[in-house]
Amino acid sequence: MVKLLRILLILLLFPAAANAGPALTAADLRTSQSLDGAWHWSVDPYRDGLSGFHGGGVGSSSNRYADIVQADVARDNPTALFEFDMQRSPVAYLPGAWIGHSAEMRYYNGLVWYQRTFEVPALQPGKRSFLRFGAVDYSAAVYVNGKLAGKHLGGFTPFALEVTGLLRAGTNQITVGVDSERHDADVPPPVTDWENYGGITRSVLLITVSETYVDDGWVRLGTDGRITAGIRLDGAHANDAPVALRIPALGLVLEGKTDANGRWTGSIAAPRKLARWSPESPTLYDVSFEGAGDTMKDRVGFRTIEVKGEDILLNGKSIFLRGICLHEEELGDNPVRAITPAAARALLTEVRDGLHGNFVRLAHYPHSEVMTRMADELGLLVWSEVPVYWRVNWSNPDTLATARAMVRESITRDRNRASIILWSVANETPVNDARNAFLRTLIGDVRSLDPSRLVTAALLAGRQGNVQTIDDPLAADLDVMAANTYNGWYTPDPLASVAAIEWRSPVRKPLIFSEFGADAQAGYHDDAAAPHKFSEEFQAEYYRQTLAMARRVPFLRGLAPWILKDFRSPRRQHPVFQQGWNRKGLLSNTGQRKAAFFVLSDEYARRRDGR
Ligand code: GCB
Repeated sequence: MVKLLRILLILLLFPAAANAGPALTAADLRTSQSLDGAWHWSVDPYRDGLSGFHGGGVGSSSNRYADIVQADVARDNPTALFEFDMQRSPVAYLPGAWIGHSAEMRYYNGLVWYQRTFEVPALQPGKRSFLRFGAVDYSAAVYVNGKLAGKHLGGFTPFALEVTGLLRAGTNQITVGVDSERHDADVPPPVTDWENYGGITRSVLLITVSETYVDDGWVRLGTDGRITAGIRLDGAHANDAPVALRIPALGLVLEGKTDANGRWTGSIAAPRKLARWSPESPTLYDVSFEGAGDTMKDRVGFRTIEVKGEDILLNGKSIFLRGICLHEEELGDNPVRAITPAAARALLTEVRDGLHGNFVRLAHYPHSEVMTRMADELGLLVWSEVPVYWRVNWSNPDTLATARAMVRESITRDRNRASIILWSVANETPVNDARNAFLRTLIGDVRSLDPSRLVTAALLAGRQGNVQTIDDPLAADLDVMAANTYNGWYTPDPLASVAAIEWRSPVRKPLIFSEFGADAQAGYHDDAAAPHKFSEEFQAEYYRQTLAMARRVPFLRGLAPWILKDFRSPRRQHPVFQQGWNRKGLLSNTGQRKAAFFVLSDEYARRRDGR
């Protein structure tokens, strides 16, 4: 009861209000004008473009977003002063982090201005236009034709800003101030174990819709055998309006009317001929959500996911998750976090066909929708998480509001993805009351936004001698427990002793090993009887021993070792073995398979075949 009251109090005091704006779900499938491509960029390390040197408003000599062409003004007015020139600044091709713009940008952490123009042939009266950003890391301020269109916080979720009143017929100017610097109150906080890819890292689209339009639509199959759907209209005619869900291949039509908030939900028994989505047969259907003359389209798979005792049931059958973790980083020597369909396919194909996997943990933040759509298509189950990582500012209400906004934006974007079965709310967070309350609020949000999926978090487990125990009180709040474990890598345990470690849990639930791993530099071989750390042989033996330990955990229902591919991390500066890369990949950064890759792939083939 006391617990309930505390949660209610938190919900009342800190509503998830940060970043609230249009959802524009499935924006990537809407007819749009792409603003990807060439943008000018200009660094602003002292943030002169935001305010004057004594504070106050920005001066004209530093105002990057003014609706002018600097060279024209300077030509016509000899007294004009500009200490930048957007239109003559260098060009970068977006999306992609600025780390790839030039050698000087490698370690830049701060404010960068981006600008380009786009054409609007004619204004369309009675229509509404939105700028939709897939992701800007970390904060964004967007200006159109000199006026602020809106701001957004958080590097991994989409946002849409209405610009109907800001556009003009002809040439329009868009300027985005992108600030990569994070502070203690941010999510994640400044210290992580991955590269801070500042910039506009996902697509920018200009989308025009009718005055009242379908802002959000979701549909899913429940364990009750019914298809349930929801639609939210936005606009002057959103209320009491007829809406419909259509799945033409199933001949399914579900109709209704929105309420006084523009919302409708309805349900219908699933047709007999509905083919369930699964890794073996990832069937997707074209679905349309209609209302007020607008149609939102999506491609959706239907499957159920639930927990029974210590089992995870997919479409009613117990499943073992043969997984691997991934960061959002493409293969190659100089990744810029540009996840194209080809980049996503290359990574996921290694998981599915190379490792015989059926599961990916998309760590440690919501990945590009290109990735989650590719997982739907290729038949990989997905763990999706928010960047609540390590030392979060648990007692700061703004931090909680930011994390809640991320949960909302991520689930709203992705709740039509059949591949996603697990929402994770945190990674390796220290146990204390403030943290528990914070995470319980997020868990409550997840459950109300999407009661059809399972909730998890990557926990740390206590160890005494040879026994590891899931002793985190948060385990009681989760559907699926998950533990990161690095015995034999971060601990001095000889590898030969790792297999004997036992796992216990006071609560009876399925467990996933959400991480385990060891660094190895591809090509470094050590034939000694006890191979050294960073060699391929050490990593392979570490996998053999840890997998042997895993086989003995009776309530284990999945594995997601750390990690598919070497990834950049400023923490990792060993000059011989790391050079700024975390080398726990089973693939090198360019995709070369290490010895441990084959150990895991054999294990997964064995588990797949029930051997
Ligand atoms: C962890 C973290 C992950 C790190 C990994 C490592 O426990 O969750 O973000 O990259 O360990 O390599 O140490």
